[in-house]
Amino acid sequence: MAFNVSDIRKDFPILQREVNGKPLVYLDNAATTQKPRQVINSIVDYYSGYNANIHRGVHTLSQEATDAYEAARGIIQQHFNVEKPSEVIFTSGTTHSINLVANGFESILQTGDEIVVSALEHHSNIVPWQMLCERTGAILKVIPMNEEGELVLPEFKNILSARTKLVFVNHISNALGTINPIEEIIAMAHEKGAAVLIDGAQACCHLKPDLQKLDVDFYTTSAHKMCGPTGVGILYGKEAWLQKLPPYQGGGEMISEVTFEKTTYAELPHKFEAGTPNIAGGIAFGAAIDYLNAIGFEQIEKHENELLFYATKELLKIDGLRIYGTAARKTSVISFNLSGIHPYDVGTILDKMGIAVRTGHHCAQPIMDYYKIPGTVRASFAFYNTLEEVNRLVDGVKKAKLMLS
Ligand code: C6P
Repeated sequence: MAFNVSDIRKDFPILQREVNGKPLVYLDNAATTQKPRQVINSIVDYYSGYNANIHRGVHTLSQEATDAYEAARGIIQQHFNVEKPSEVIFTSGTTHSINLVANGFESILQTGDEIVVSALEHHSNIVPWQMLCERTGAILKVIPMNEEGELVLPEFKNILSARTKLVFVNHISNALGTINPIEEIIAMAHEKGAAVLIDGAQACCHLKPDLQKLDVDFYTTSAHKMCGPTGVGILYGKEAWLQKLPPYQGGGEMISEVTFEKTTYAELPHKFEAGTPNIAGGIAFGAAIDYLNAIGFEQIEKHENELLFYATKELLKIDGLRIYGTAARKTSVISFNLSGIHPYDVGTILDKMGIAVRTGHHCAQPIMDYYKIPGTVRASFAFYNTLEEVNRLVDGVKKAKLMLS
C-alpha cells in the first residue's frame, strides 16, 4: 500500500477537530497516540455485539469474547515474534508490567546484589526498582548519559559484574527520542549472566522489535502509545523467567485449585492475569497492531524521519533555541527550549494556536537534572503528522518567542 498521509489522516476522527478556533496540530504522540476508527470500531463492536466475561462462560457470547481476546494475544505474539502465546501477559500497561517484574524479583534478589538502570529512564522504570532495593537490600547502579543524550556504553561495561542480576533500559527515551543500543546492552548483560528488561513504551509505534532475535528476557509496552486504547499493555517474558517469578496479584482466573489450606496457580499466561481484564482494550490492541502493520513500519519510519529531519532543521534556525537530545540514532521526538523562556509558557501559547505539545520534565527528572533545566517543550511526531504541521509548529514557536521575550 502506498503511503498517503492525507488518506491516513481520514482514519483519525480527532484530527478533523479544531482547538481554540484553529485546526488541531497534535504533536503529543509520545504521551499518547490518537486512535483510528478501526480501533474505535473494534471497541464499539465488542460492547454492542458480544460483551461478556472471558474464560468463564459456556454461553456463546462468552466464547466469542474469549476467542476475540485470545486472537488479539495471537496478533501481539506474531507481531513481536514471540515463540509462544503464553509468553504474552496482558497488563494495564508498561507501568504495571514493570511493577510485576520488580515484585517478582523480590524473591530472587539478595542483599548486595546489583541491578542496573540507565540515566535515560522514565520514572516508571526507576521508582519500582528503588522500592525493590529498599525491600531486598539490592544496590541500584546507573549507566550514565552524555551531552548528546546517549548512553555511555564503556561505563556500562565497568558497572557490570558477577553481582549484576538485572539490567533495565528503555528502547527509546521518551524525553529525548534517543534509540538505545539495546542489542549491545542485552549481549553485554547476558555475558555476565544478568537478565534484561527493555521498556518499549516509546518504541513500538515507530519500529517493530523482533523479541526472539533480540534475545531479551522481558519486554514491555502500552497499547495507547501505538494507536490502541489506554489501560492495556503487555509484558513479554521468556517462559523460563515467567515460570520462575511468583504471581503478582491473587484473584480469580489465576488459580488452578483453591482450598483454605493451599492454592495452586494456573498455567502461563493466566498465572499473571488475575481478575477480569480489560477485554475490549485487549481486542482493540490487536486491532491497533493490525492497523499499523497495514500501513507498514518501513513507511512509518521513513515518513517520521522526514518529519524529524525537517523539524530539526527549521527549529534550529530560530535564534536562542536549543534542542536537547541529538543522538545519532533518534526517533521523531524533539525536546527544546527557548533561551530565558519557561517551557510551560511556550506550551501555553502554542495551545492557543491549536498546537498540542508536552511541557515539563516528562516523568524523566534525572535527564532534566543532567541538563540543569526544569523541563523542555517536547514535540513528538507520529506517522499521521505532516510537513505543514511542522511549519505550523515552527511559526508558533517564533510567535511565542516574540511574545515572551
Ligand atoms: N510516557 C510521556 O509523555 P504507561 O503510563 O504505563 O502507559 O507508560 C509509562 C511509560 C514508561 N516508559 C516510558 C519510556 C514512557 O514514555 C512511559 C509513558 C508518557 O512520555 C507519559 S508520562
